[in-house]
Amino acid sequence: MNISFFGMFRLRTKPASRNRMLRRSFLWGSGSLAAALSLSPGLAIGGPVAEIAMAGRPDGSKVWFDPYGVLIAPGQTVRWTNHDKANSHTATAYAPENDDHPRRIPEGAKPFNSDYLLPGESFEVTLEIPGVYDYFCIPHEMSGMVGRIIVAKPGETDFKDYPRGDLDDMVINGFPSIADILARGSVQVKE
Ligand SMILES: [Cu+2]
Repeated sequence: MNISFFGMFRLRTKPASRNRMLRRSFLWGSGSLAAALSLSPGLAIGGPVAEIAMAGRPDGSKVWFDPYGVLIAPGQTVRWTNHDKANSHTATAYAPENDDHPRRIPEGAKPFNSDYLLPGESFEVTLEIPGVYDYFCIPHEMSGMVGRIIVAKPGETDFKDYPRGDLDDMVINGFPSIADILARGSVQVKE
């Protein structure tokens, strides 16, 4: 497994509102710092945050998560920030709790939902349970605004995709492949 992917995440440039971050944060148990450190000895305490932008063209003709495929270690935090001035977006896990969507997160994992983020707002989750986490943007799912996070222990590569179910082509084709995420660590949409 390529362990250099931590360097690919953009550094946070603008602190999000602290109140909002606290309010919108789901902390699922204590972070597995040891696992993160064994992946990358240079990590700061607490581990790096994997940053995902909610992006869109100014005219709203295309919207996407950037990167839309991300590989992290158990206990690592993912933060979505809406960098699209033209739209509100959500980061919403595939799960029956979220508007009756099929479950596409690991067994035992709690479904997350950012609710609507205005431009400049952020939402973060800390993911502990290894596996594949698929998520969507509530207003733009049918435009293919979906993403996938893989939480992998060091060296772990045996992940299975979920059954297609009744998901739309735009959605199914919108997920990066598990193989791509494992190989590249971070997968971006080609504009
Ligand atoms: Cu959206």
